[in-house]
Amino acid sequence: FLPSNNDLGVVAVAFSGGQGKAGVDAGPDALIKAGLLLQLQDDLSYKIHHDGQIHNYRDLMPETDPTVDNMKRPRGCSAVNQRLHEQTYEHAKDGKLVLTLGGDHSIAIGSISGVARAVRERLDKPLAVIWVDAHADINTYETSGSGNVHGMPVAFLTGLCKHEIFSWLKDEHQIPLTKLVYIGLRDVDSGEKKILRENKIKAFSMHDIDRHGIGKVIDMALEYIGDDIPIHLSFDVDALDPVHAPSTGTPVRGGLTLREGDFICESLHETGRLVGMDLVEVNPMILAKEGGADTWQVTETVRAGCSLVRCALGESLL
Ligand code: EXY
Ligand code: MN
Ligand code: MN
Ligand code: MN
Repeated sequence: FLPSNNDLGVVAVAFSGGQGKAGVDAGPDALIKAGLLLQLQDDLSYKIHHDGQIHNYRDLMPETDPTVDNMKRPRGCSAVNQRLHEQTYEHAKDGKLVLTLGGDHSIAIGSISGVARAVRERLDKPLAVIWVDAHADINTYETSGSGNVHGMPVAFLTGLCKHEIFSWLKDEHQIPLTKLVYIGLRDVDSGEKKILRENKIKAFSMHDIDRHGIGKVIDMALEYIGDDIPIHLSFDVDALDPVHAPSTGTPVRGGLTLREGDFICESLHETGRLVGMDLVEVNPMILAKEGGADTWQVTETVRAGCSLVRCALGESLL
């Protein structure tokens, strides 16, 4: 099942409807303009399969999209993810590694379910997910305080939360709760903590990283998943400390250093079992004052994002 021939499928997703702040839809453009795809092609020898587009999926967005069952913009979120699901599935079914550039984290519903479907069909195996984030993103529409779908993707992906608006998301696209591991958590809602506890979900918080070190944490995460299934890495840039990634919608102090983030990515590359990666929540506009968004905060965040992707794709191999 290993991605072969250094073929890399890329989907650039300019979507911000999973949360309320403008600008996260400009993330993929900023990453690509910073040279990310060229670096992957020229320095890491990937054959890039990208349609050249940064998808805003405007044709899929309903004119009005009122809140349903506490979910904000549910129809837009569902329609975009359904399309994205098809896009990542098409790449993954040919055995390409799939890179999805967001966008807010709600897009993981589509990106991961598409890869999981392909893995299920090709190997008859589930997909493991390593979710690197300050947040657990596992609210159901019932537990969510904000109603923002970017706080709910893991609940949809694991089947903890189902809704008729997302009825395209089938059981065989799901991630088993036993193949999910979190790294970097430090801002988890009380309803989410209850879900993590009751379902015995494996989670390494910043506290665990302080106690054991990132090397041991990765060893434990990989041991928990087992050595026989493919892995998808969903990396929310807000897992990094805001010193390194300030330009994001929900920064939380006390996060990963750049090296810890890169190390996670390098370690997953080393497994040879990485089949998909999301990089999300880079928001180049969030700190923009009038006079332009081109601050050191944006530059640093984009540079950090590019570094994470390069490390996951093998930059650090000697
Ligand atoms: N738990 C909060 C909510 O559900 O609204 C905050 C979620 C932030 C999600 C960010 C992207 O990771
Ligand atoms: Mn997230
Ligand atoms: Mn987050
Ligand atoms: Mn909070």
